[in-house]
Amino acid sequence: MAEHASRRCCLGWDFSTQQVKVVAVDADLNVFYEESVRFDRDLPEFGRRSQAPPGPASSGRLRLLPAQSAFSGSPRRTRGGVHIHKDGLTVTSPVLMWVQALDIVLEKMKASGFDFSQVLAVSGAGQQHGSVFWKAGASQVLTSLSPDLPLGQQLQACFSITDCPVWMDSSTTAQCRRLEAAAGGAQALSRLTGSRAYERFTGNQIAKIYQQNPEAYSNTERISLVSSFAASLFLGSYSPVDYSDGSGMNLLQIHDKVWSQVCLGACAPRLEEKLGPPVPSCAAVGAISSYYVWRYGFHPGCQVVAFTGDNPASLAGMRLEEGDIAVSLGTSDTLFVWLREPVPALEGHVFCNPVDPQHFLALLCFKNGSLTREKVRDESASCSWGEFSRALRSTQMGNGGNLGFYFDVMEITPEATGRHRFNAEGHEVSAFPRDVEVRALVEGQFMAKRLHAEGLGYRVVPKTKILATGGASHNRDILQVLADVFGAPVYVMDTANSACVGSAYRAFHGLVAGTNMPFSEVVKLAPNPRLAATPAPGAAQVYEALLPKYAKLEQRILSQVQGPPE
Ligand code: XUL
Repeated sequence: MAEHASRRCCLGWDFSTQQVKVVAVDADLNVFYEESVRFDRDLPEFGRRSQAPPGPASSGRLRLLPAQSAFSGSPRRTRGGVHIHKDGLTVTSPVLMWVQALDIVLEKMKASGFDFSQVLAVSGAGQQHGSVFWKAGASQVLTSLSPDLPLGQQLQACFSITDCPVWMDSSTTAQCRRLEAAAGGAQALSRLTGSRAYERFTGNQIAKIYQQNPEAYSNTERISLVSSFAASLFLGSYSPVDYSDGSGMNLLQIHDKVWSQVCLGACAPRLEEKLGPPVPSCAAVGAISSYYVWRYGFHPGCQVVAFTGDNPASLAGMRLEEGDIAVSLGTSDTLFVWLREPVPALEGHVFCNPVDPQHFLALLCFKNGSLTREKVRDESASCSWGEFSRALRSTQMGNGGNLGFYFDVMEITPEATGRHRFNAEGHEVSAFPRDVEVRALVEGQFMAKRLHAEGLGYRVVPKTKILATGGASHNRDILQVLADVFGAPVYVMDTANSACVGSAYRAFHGLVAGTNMPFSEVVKLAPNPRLAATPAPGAAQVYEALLPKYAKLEQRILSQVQGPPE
């Protein structure tokens, strides 16, 4: 039997856009096992389908017949686990693909000799915002699964919508405007639910399904997020939505942790009963279904801890704490911010915190990330990262007062486009010397991150640490600027599996959540991130003086784009 066979552990699952993945983490918080299934590669049969045109789905009580999705048109593959529809806006994934992927991962684990009897608890993550529609009668199937058959075979007829809207969908603009109007405007909706209306957010997706396919909607007994759907598969009954992933729906009042009646009413009728009450993210929602006990040998006492969204689960995997910030420097740059008192705004999202229900997590996305850095490297640093670094080292903090904005594609935070350069006197200039250009780009990107995080209520505190991940986190000189602009030390860590690992950590936390033991205590044995840069002396004074100037110039650019206020 394999070496991993008999360690007491928790499992962390990730139902992401492209794959289902699991890690096993032992009581010393070592990851000792991982397995995955990639949808495009391992389940190509789902790629051969095209999408059902909008229209009534099969109605009536559940019968065990294959799911009817009325596919028509030419065959298409899933790409990256999704089907992009002809309108270019609608993006879905087949729900049975996710179920079968779970079957395959479990069978692979069994074949490898994995000892399921040692699993104390399971938890998991799902791509955020996606939704699953369980057909009337599905609950009965879920509670009486036969251990002789795979899940995919038994759940075939359990869904009233077989192609689930996912986070990449942007087809619900009309529903968003309606929801904002019902809530008293975008700002009011953001104050209530943590975000203005976004096309991918689940309430707007549900509203669209109700409007376009009322029969399927009324034949739905339960609506899950991808996370709570995956938890339901393990529980053998419907798992509640957790507060943190529930905050990505435009339906949950993030302070009171209850569904907003105004938002529910604006989206679809009888929605509250189809969603069920939400629960704290660290709640143990029940013991694993006897299906897994009989088929795989799980211990009957193995607990299922509420699943959450992939971003909240990553926060747990990175072990962020109050005042910390994680900066992912990828194609887009993303910021995760731990907040105590959020100020929801028209940009970014505020979610309930997955490891501390009193606190919050904000997410900000900056579209001009590594592609812009590469472009400026090619133009001003001879296509070389070495030259790029040299330019950063040969220029001073604050760049002699020169400030730049580099929005090569339409930026999300803030909504602006084009390149804008200003000299120390605040005059717009058309170009900078090469080295100044490189520093203006990097300082500008990090000042924008700090300012917009502060706009959501973030404050640097003495114990703040910045966790940098993604491609550019390998460049020490870029990280030095990050440390200087934020006035806080920068750490790096391997976060490739952070949603899975965070889910396993959360499973351990769920086991003791009743004792009020804080998450930080549960994960104190986990590997520490590595210190990569500390702020240079004098950095705080330089950037505290520059940040208000940067903010004013950003406003100037925005008023040029949007026109002066009326
Ligand atoms: C977050 C979002 C994505 C998905 C990706 O709001 O839409 O990060 O969670 O899985």
